[in-house]
Amino acid sequence: MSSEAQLGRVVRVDRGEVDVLVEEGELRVMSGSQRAQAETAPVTGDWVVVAPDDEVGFYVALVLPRRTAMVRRDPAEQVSDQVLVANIDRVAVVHGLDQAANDARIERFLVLAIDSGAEPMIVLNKQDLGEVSDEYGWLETVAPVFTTSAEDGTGIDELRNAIGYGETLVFIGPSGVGKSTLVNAIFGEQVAETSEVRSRDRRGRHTTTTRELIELPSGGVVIDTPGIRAIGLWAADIALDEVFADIVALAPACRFRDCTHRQEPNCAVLEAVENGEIQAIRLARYQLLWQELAEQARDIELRKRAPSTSKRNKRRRK
Ligand SMILES: Nc1nc2c(ncn2[C@@H]2O[C@H](COP(=O)(O)OP(=O)(O)O)[C@@H](O)[C@H]2O)c(=O)[nH]1
Ligand SMILES: [Mg+2]
Ligand SMILES: [Zn+2]
Repeated sequence: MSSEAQLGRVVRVDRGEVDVLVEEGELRVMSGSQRAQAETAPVTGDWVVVAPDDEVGFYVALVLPRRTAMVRRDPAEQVSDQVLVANIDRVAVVHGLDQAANDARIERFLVLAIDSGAEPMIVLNKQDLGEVSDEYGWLETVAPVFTTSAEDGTGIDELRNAIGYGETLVFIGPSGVGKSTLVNAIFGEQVAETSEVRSRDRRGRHTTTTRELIELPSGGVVIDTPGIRAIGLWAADIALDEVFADIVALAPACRFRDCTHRQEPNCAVLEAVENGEIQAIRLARYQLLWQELAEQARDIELRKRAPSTSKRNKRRRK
């Protein structure tokens, strides 16, 4: 056992403890306790400095600055953010083709993905159970689309090849779409825990409770995440505009600079809706997300101005 501080990468976070991959293998390290000296709570994907301690074994002494990070609105606290995973190069939004297309959900995940600073990707999995219909056509305008079946191996090589040497890819998406199965298929053997699908409604059960980082033989890294149910966006305005680039591109032609594309005269976006160039429902979804972020920005501003009475320690998270 090394008696010196060492550099490692967090592979799992688990109630005040983290598993850290160091040169010689995996270490269980205290993080949430009073022993922790890091300013930041570590998340999966973080590079950390681990130091030995007589009593607790090891503790996180430092979390290195994050190159990229996937951040959502903290579901517990109304006006704060929560980092889900750090130092990622690619974020693959997974959809299961056994289910109906869900544009709103994919859009929301894509905003989260792009906002992280990583390259977004879309994985249409369970190709053995469903068709890639025209409904999915728009996805290619936002990010590269991979069609896979983790079951029969379709598209797995392409997906694996998309993860360059030293790169980290994280799978995100709801429970049951096949994220863990994809990790296993890419790795080549069972490393991530998958769930059996209930046969009646084909909805996967929630089994992945901790995020997991897995090193590939190729020198890449994949991270599995549990199905994220509540994904509130956090200050993701720029990413939002990327996902809705078709609408944003028209806005300069609106008569008013601050046009909300709702009822203003000479609105280029509303005209495009009339012409059928843009779906009304897509515009509505853009406006909803836009409103969510605007309200949040206002809440953050209010919180800043309010006297800090009973502020909880935001750093300490499970
Ligand atoms: N038919 C089919 N089933 C799949 C595919 N990928 C995953 N599954 C199944 O879907 C269920 C949920 O998969 P899992 O990887 O646990 O989903 P996760 O919640 O996104 O991690 C499991 O029963 C898998 O065997 C696929 O491409 N085709
Ligand atoms: Mg899973
Ligand atoms: Zn307009």
